[in-house]
Amino acid sequence: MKELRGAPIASGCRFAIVVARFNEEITEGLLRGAREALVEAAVRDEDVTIVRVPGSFEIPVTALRIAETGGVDAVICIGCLIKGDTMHFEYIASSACQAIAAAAAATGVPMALGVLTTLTEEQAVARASAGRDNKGREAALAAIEMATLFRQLEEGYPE
Ligand code: RBF
Repeated sequence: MKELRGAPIASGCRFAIVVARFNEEITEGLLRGAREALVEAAVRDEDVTIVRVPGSFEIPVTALRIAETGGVDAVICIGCLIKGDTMHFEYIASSACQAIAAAAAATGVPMALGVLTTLTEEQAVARASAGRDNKGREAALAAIEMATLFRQLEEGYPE
């Protein structure tokens, strides 16, 4: 029986991080967490491309384009939606998350979800603060695991 799983060290793997500028203070905190996780996984700076987009709504199409053309092992998607008093929160949150999943399925490139959907700004701040609970860090760890897992799949299930 074979059992495959990703590895914590991803040197040689290439990543893109798509970051929404909307709620920028939060998304920059998520980006810092993601970058720290990549450094800890021995991913070189030259193997990481940061792509900034206006808001979370623009993340999926950008991730799709990168996956189609960019030669990356995984895409880390970072955004922050805070519930306001309009229906836009639900629309943008569900369309962004579904479209990220669809982009991953269409391209076969793993896409990690680091898009916060919170009721309050306080909740968003807590999830973007430095430390192990930073959701950008968690998204990067998922991307690292999936990138290294897929490298093994491409190598043809080594003994
Ligand atoms: N983008 C976000 O990333 N987070 C938000 O909380 C957010 N709230 C929005 C609320 C409204 C009413 C609108 C119209 C847009 C919002 N956006 C938000 C921006 C959206 O993701 C996108 O960038 C713009 O709608 C332009 O396509």
